[in-house]
Amino acid sequence: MLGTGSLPSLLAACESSTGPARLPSTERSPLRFAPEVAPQNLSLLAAEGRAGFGSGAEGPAWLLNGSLPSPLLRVRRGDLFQVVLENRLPQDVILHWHGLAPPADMDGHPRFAVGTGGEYRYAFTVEDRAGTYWYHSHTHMRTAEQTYRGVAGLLIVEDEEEDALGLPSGDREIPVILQDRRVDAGGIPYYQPFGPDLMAGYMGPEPFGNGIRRPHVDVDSALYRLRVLNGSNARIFRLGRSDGRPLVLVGNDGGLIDRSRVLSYVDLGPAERADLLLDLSDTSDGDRVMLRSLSFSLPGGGGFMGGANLQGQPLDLLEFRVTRSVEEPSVIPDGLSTVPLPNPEDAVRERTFRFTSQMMNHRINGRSFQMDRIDEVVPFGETEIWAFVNDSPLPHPVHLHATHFRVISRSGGRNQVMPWEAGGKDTVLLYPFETVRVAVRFTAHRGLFLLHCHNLEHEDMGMMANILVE
Ligand SMILES: [Cu+2]
Repeated sequence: MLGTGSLPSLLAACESSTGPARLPSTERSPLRFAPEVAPQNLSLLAAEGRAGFGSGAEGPAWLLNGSLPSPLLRVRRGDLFQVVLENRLPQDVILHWHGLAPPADMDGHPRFAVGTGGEYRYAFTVEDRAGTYWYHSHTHMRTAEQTYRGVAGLLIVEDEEEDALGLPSGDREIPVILQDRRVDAGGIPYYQPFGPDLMAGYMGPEPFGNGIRRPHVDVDSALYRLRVLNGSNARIFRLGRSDGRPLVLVGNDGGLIDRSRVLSYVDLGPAERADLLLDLSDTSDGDRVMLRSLSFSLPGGGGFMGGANLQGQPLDLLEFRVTRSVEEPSVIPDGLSTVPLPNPEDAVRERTFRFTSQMMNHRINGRSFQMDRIDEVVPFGETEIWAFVNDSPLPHPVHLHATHFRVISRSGGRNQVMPWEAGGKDTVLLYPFETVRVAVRFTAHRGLFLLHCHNLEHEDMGMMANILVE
């Protein structure tokens, strides 16, 4: 539940949300990499523990197998996925494999949440395309807190089509979860939402990468594959390079896109992923390149108190320190993948989902989530057009389970499909007062799935709907 806390803690929250304490602005800590494990015969133990957050700060976190972030799961398409979640946290927990399309009882619907001491067994075949997915808590009314405290990790699927491209791998691959945090005077992140956070979502002034505050990573002067997840509760990142050079997008939520795109920046809302090629071959030993979130403003947005005024503020997210000059070819493939997507011309019906935020109520089509109410019944295998209408001055990253959709149009706000929205998406960012139309088709499994806002405070407060595919 979203608590309000005591008055002293609220005051502390207000003070420390204005700026970090006791850390010189130049000090950065080495990026951490989560341990990599295969999701076969794997137990994930959810429990309270302690984690290091960089610059010597160590404090409490909610962890899977003691790791912050949660272990990186790497799996081949076609492999069996077998994980047992064991819950020792003081709250109910369930895990959702974000972007995968497993059977409904494997998808982490909150009705499957298990209590303290309980366990949940997952077993299914991974039928998803190569790509950068992730997993996180999906406990009703607890998702924001549990994900923020650490119950989240990356999930990478590989396949033969991707192997053939020869993309950078091994030491040339950097998977990173980017998040914003509020920290106390000792540099420890805390989660204490109050009034305005329940409207805008919980944001903080400090950039974290893989659980480390203000991270840097040592690199060679070479081509890297940078798999980025925006794991923030509410913050949007506008990713760009400090040296003005472009980023090359090769994949996003649904895996590889059709062809690489050279972009000056990429917007990433909460839960969205960007699979990027970062070409550092023109740099040399001693150079530094910052991955930044560039400054931006939300049309129609703003005017909110608390953390909301952080939205669009610039952040230095991850610094690349070139420590070795190497001579190796930087091959950036043009054509990448054939992406199976629904054709809007095949659509047999249209549905509208209206997202509203008024007086601390976040709703879809005027309704707040109820665990046992079915909000939409969608026939399996039929193509539909869904219109996501943002009727509010807040951004909403809209996430659909169990399939990937094609973004076909945007009206209002930015008035265009953005170049990073090519391919199959499971999350699409709606700026204030935008309408985004997508082509949707469920072809993997029948059953009860979810559509919700991935601003985690909005989700917890009911901006979620049950979708029955049958
Ligand atoms: Cu929202």
